[in-house]
Amino acid sequence: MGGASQGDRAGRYTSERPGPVHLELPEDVAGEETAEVPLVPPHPIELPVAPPAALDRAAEMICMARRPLTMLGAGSSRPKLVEPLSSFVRRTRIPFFNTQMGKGSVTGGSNLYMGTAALSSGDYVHRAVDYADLIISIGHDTVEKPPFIMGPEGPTVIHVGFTPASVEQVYFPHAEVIGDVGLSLALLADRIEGKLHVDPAFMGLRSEILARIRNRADEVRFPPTPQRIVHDVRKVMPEDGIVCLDNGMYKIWFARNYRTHVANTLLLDNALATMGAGLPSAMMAAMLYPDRRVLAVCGDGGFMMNSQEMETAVRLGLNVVILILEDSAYGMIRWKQAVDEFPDWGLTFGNPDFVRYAESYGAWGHRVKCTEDLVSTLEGAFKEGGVHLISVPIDYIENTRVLVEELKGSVSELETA
Ligand SMILES: Cc1ncc(C[n+]2csc(CCOP(=O)(O)OP(=O)(O)O)c2C)c(N)n1
Ligand SMILES: [Mg+2]
Repeated sequence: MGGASQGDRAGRYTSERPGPVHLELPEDVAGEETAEVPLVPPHPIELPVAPPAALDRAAEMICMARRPLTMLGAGSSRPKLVEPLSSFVRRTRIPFFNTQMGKGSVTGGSNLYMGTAALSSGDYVHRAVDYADLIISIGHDTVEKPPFIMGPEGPTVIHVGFTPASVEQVYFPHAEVIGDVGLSLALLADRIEGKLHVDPAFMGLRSEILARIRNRADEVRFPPTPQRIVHDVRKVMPEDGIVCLDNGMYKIWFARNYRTHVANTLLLDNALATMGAGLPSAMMAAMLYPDRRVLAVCGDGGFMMNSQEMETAVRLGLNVVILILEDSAYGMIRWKQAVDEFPDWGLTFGNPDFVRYAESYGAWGHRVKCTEDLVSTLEGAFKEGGVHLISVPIDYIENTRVLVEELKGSVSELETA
């Protein structure tokens, strides 16, 4: 993967956390004259290594657990961690789940994958979380909403990270292994490989959780369900294809239901979650990886916050497909209102004719009129190349049906179990 070598190169010169930096100068300072100052050249950085005592303590705790579970958080999404993380999972055979931003760091095709925490509690994956007696939390970053909530009753948590945990009411690990995460995991695996006695019933949860998540993925009703849309997008995206999400209700569905096999192939923002970011992030991905399929998935509200970037995409001659999920509403806020039993008020709006809107920028516009056409429309757009906008209506009845009512049932089932 092209990204791996870039990551390795950057990794040697960048301390954690890598990412964009915003520098701002006051106008008067920016206006001052200065002599030419040479930039300080970057020097290679070797990350600190976790002390043996911390590794021994963590290994002992893991060996005592009967239902250990690994969590892959945002900090595990580093190209250089793909191999060490996969090797840790392979060597220890401890089941794992990931956060939204930790998706792909170990392939979701693995038979130890338990799911993705798109909500903080109460989702099917939380059955595994609630049943676990120990969680090895790798790369948890508090920019993400909590993937699970700690409480006085448990679970025991070991934080493995480049940097120490930000301790708060919902996250207060009992042990920490701080240092180069790849190396920490290899040293931990050396200590625990072959010494674990995992409760076989624990793995039994996996098929149940994944079957629940697969529900309605093949349904042909029109407008299509979010589950069907995620399923069809997965069909047309190769393993290294990049899906860039804007921010709206579908992000939860993509996080839960889209199985990733390669790191950084589902780009989403689980931190500030700014609407309007989906199209520009897809444009950047298309510029960096012109040989990979790139799809922006946007809600109608979020897309219209930055839709003028279509002009840039067309001008730059990018190959990018934009899928707009039309519900003529701020669907996510409607869902939040429903969760809290508040009235549904002021959240609907009208849309332009997206096909003609795309054409007015010199892009291709398509409207999906029956569920069976979604795959062929996406496929045709990718084959044609250039900028394509595809509008598909979405049936968001599923938000309340699954993510409110069904999960309420699932939690009470769990509580009485
Ligand atoms: C700039 C910005 N404003 C407001 C929000 C709060 N917000 C989160 S999702 C959402 C609604 C998104 O609507 P849409 O893009 O149509 O997606 P849908 O949920 O309908 O699929 C809003 C208003 C935000 N995240 N970013
Ligand atoms: Mg919408």
